[in-house]
Amino acid sequence: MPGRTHLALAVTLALGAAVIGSSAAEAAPGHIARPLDATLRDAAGKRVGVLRAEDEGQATRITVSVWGLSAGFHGFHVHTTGRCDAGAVDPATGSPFTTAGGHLDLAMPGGHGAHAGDLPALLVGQNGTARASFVTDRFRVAQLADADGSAVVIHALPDNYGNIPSRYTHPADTTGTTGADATTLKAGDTGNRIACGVLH
Ligand SMILES: [Cu+2]
Ligand SMILES: [Zn+2]
Repeated sequence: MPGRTHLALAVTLALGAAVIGSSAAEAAPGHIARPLDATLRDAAGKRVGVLRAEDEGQATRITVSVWGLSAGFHGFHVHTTGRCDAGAVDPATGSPFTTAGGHLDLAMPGGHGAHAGDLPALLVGQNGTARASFVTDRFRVAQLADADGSAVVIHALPDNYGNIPSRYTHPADTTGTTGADATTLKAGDTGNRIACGVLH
């Protein structure tokens, strides 16, 4: 029995050391955050993809796999809020998942294309699948795990990243604006949200 007591004590000490070690690591500047995962679901609740976000150097690696989508490019972004409510529909566009909020911007100026959460578009093949792995230095994992969380969203249409060359500029509108309009600067004309996943 003394042996068992010693074992229990050793385990307790080891656990204590692990807890102290992890809190010290979290306090250290530039620490590596725990990776975040997301399951992407469409508005009917069907699983259509998985994603991981993990720190890599001073940047973040995103690794994503999706299936069951229509072929072609799909706009793909990190949105500000970790809530994917399919019943939250935008009355103006009919798009679900309004609870995910707008694009994660981390106060970066310049509108869509310059948002922190703007990601390379997903290229879905004829078999409905896409896989991608890339690095962005516009956010770190810890910035995704803020108080209200974050979500990844796939859109119905390709993304123009706010790139509207001057030969396409519209006549000045009522606000005197030419070039990319408010819709383009918000989400690159990517259309409705077709899948959403909470990062956790
Ligand atoms: Cu989006
Ligand atoms: Zn954007």
